[in-house]
Amino acid sequence: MVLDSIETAPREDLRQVQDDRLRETVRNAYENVAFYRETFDEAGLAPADVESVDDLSKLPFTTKEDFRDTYPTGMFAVDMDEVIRIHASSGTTGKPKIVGYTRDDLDVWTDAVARCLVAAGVGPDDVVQNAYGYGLFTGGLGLHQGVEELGATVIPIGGGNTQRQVELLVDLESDVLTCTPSYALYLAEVADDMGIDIRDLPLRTIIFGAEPCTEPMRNEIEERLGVTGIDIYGLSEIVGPGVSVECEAQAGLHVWEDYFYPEVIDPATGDPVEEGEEGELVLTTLAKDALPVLRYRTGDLTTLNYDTCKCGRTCVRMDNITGRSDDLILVRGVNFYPSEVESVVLEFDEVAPHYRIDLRREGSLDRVEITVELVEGFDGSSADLEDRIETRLSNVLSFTPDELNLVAYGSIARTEVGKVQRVYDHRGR
Ligand code: DLL
Repeated sequence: MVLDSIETAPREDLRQVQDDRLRETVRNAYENVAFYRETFDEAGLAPADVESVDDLSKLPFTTKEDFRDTYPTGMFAVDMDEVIRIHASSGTTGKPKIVGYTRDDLDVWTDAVARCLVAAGVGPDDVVQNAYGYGLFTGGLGLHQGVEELGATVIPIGGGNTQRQVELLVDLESDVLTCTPSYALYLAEVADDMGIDIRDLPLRTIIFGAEPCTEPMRNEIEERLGVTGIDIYGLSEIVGPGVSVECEAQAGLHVWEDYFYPEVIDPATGDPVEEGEEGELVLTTLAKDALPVLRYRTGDLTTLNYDTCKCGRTCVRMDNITGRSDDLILVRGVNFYPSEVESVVLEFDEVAPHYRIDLRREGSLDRVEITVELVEGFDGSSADLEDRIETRLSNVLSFTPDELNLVAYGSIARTEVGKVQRVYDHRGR
């Protein structure tokens, strides 16, 4: 099932739509946003130089810093009286990135999310419990409006309130839950404590996003909750959730390319990578009026696959994002991603899917401390387990952590609201 015919349209037809919309987006950005006018002028470019998506590579990138420098609304292309909604990124450092939507922009976003829900197998008869935070974060209202558009039932519970969440899953027989992957696992733990096994409930799908989730973590969620886990991606600067989503084939996330144009670049050089190679995702909006964004460097690492999916959709698929270019941890000449630690931790049945990475400085040396939780009721030899985990970590990461702590089940704080934090850098740079 697809919601809009463009999802399965021949790529030449899609291309026509993209080219038309890009020209309009560039015109809007140049005429109405001082930042874009200046960057075009500096690069010696005129809007007419961009006739098709092939010309995009002529344009400079837009970065997070550009949003910060123009805080709060300097990137807006319309007057505030045309803006009917404001959201903001959930960045933990510096000023948030403020984003705005006209009524047409909200329609585009709503349609993008409704397409995601259909791709995930959600229908008008379903009850969707929305546990993304409502408010400035785009997750709550973003999913909410998509569910209503589809005519399914939305339960707008938002983040936290976990016992109540479990009660509602039982009492309202929710078919679908939308939340972060870390929260899905926390919910299962709270349900256990309440004597409820989520696998026995009607819940069949979790639409998770806003945080990276490795394949082993997805398997853990699927097994623990007895559901299909569908990955949804998006970011405030581009629209919020709904830029891309997996279909039921779970074989990459379909990007709604008539609304968002994706490129993948080498983060070091800014050059495009070959198709199928990993790099940083760069997105251009094609149908937004209040906040047109050209070549935005998302920081998220992925690859693109242009093969038609077995679901029939012709739009490009991106790989699940398991890291950001700025997540890379550099310690004593080696580097690794937190997702690599996650994959190792989840290989061991004796440990729970909760971990944290602490980076400290002692004298002039950096130390890496990894803490993982034992499963509930663990009664084996923790020295032997520690050796085995350490060996795997050294093989995968090519270095041995300075300290590996195995701690009792429940020792690592859970995240009830917002995004989980797994890396704590105490080095104070
Ligand atoms: O997290 C929007 C969202 C809400 C997406 C609900 C999915 C579900 P921001 O707070 O602006 O927006 O954060 C965007 O979160 O650049 C990624 O680094 C990360 N992210 C979002 N979705 C995924 C995902 C929302 N499915 C930033 N997998 C992005 C991995 C994700 N990372």
